Amino acid sequence: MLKRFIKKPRALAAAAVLGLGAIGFAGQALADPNHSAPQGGAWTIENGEFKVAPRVDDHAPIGVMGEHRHKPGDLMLSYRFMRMWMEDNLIGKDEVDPAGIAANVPNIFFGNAPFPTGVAPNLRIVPINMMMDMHMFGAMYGLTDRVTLMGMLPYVEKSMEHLTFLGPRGTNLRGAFTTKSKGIGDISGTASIGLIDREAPDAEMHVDLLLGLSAPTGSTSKSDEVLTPIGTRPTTRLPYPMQIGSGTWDFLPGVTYTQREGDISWGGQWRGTVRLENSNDDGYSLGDKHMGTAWAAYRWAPWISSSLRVMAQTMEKIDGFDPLIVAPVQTANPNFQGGERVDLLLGVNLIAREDAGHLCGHRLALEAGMPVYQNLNGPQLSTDWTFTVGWQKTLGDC
Ligand SMILES: [Cu+2]
Repeated sequence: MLKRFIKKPRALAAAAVLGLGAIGFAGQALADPNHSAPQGGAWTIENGEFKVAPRVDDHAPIGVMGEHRHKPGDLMLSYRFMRMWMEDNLIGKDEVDPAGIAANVPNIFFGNAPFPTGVAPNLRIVPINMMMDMHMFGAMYGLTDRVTLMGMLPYVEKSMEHLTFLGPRGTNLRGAFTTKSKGIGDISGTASIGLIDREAPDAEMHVDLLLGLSAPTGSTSKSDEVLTPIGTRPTTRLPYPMQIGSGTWDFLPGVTYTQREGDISWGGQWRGTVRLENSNDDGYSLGDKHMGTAWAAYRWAPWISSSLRVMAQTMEKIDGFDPLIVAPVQTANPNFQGGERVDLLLGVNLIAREDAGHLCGHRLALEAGMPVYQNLNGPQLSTDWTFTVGWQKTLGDC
């Protein structure tokens, strides 16, 4: 298992670097029309000057948020669709199959709750996969030269497939079922404050401080029908990972560093999610989260750049518990939450330029990633891959 984790990142990184290098030589051979006079197309003229599309590499990979600022009065709108696919359960770094979980992992409700949760010494229901979709609507507004405000409104859809084992013990199957939940997630507002801004001909460097607040607008009381070990199908409150919001006010601090020299850009960001309350209305608080990421991008032409990114995340266990989340399943155990994960991600950023007429300035970006390391407080479903596609447009920019 460990071998697999060590081999995969090296191979991926090597392939990505070779790929970027190869396209780099090809890209050098092409002329860069950005450095020559406008030729044809539907050029926009304002106050007697050509309005030019912003640099495609002004923005980080689309999976990174709040890494750039705007000029005072500028409004940027954005939409991102993010999908995450999870399958295979890990305890720590080791994969464990559903029967192994049913046979060996203790049920914390054993002896403490009515049948069927209380009579089974071990877990009876095992998640086998999960899909998480997020539609993220965003707006950014340049307040002053140094301060940009950012608002995010997520809409979340989740589905989780499970196996139910028969009766209070053993590894015979009763059947399978899928639970679903969806709704508006936690709405957040963040201020990006410029600490250092260095600009030189064809180069720039920025360091920003992020101060954000997340409101408990997402539901923590979603329910759905489940299949129990005795074959009944009650509707019950869904376990923690299927809820939509945190239920607490959360502080979102961060620091971003970005730099560009010619057509090469890179950067790094740390962001935290710190729960400001000990407990939500349902009796618990999710664990704090920390995310560190670093990326490098190359601009092949004025309309396209591609990126390689590494992201590391940690999340703590749940503090407290919801007395309505009672089931012989790992996801109902506050201790089987959180862990560590490192992802490698490849991305492409595109921007429509002056010759695209009224589409000028519209951005489209994609980024896909897969974990190269996971160490989970499990048993817990591991992440298989992630995908983000996003659209962004600063109003009136060209
Ligand atoms: Cu923006």
